[in-house]
Amino acid sequence: MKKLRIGFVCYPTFGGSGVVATELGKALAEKGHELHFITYSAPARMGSLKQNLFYHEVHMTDYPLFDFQPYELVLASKMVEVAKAHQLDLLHVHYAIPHASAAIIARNILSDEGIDLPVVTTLHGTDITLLGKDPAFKPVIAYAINKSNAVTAVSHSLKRDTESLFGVKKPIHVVHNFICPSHFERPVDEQFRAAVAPNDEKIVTHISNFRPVKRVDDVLKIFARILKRIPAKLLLVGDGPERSRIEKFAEELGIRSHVISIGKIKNPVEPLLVSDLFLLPSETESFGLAALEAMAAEVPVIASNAGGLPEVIEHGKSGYLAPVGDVEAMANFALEILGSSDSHQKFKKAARERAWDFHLSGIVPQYEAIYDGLISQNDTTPK
Ligand code: GMT
Repeated sequence: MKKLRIGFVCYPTFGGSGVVATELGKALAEKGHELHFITYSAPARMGSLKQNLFYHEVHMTDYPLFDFQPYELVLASKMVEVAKAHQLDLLHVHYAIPHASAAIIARNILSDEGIDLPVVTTLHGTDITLLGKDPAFKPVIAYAINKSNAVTAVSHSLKRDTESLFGVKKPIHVVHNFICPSHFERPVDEQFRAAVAPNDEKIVTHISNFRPVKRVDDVLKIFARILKRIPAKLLLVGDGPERSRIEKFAEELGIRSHVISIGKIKNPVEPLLVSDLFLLPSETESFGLAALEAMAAEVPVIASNAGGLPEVIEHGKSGYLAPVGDVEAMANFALEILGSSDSHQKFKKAARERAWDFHLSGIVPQYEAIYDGLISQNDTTPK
């Protein structure tokens, strides 16, 4: 297809939406498209700047006049500036608030100047399932979705939620999240493994932003049940509002010495490669990128039967699903997987195979097809 100049807007953090956007941007740049990241700091997974990759920082000025700085407006102005300076063909924004709404403002400004700039919005989950329910945001999210030129969602579950919550009429394309297989082709760090599990205990891992939606309490309750039956360590990766409370809860449960909480790290692949099992008992999860990355590292997953997780994990094959909060069932499934080496190997192999269904090479062309549809539409629109 024609090489495009694309503006990418995302949260530059470790969160799933930022990770997906950054890896997608890098993959598109490798295919020859010109990618312009427009964010308030360099995306966490961007790495060093390569050919076709550009980063434009959105600077906030601290005016004493404002109690709250209007980031959305500064972002929209930056989008206009970059679109004109680099003759962008389209904007692809990740997360509805404030990225999609800012993009619609930018598109309208450019349209007044005779410049067409289609907007693709990718919905990632919390923008719909949490923020979307808040009346303080709902009308703006609905407007931004309806006015986008194309909308994608990372799972069928999120598409259904968006349609029912906002009554969106326009088609929503489902494009699943993906893995970059090359990230997982590296040796296991045996020193790290020995540091976490010095007596060859099983390593059970959870990675998240430690927000209430992740139900990290359940992670601990499941792990405590596992620990009663087999020697194990719980590796907690990530940070967030619940972390301190969770570490105290581990003390209350009498399992603190079996819990290793390493905080936020740039790349979760190292801890995943030493893991034996991954737990994701979230209240809701539009997709569960952390689960998919675990599977790519050959780690079976026990998760809640919520949101898009059943689209990723095959119950009884690459892991198990149980109702939200059913820690007893999740612990029993965990013990079944870890109980024998044969069963563990079977699940590990199936997890990896399943992850490969979400290979980057199958997903990137789906986004390119959406871009192509918009660009060809524009090419035939009489000016
Ligand atoms: O996991 C989070 O809470 C962060 C959040 C985000 O917006 O970065 O993740 C959401 O987007 C990810 C990438 O598409 C999905 O894999 C996560 O499932 C989704 N989180 C939730 O729906 C809670």
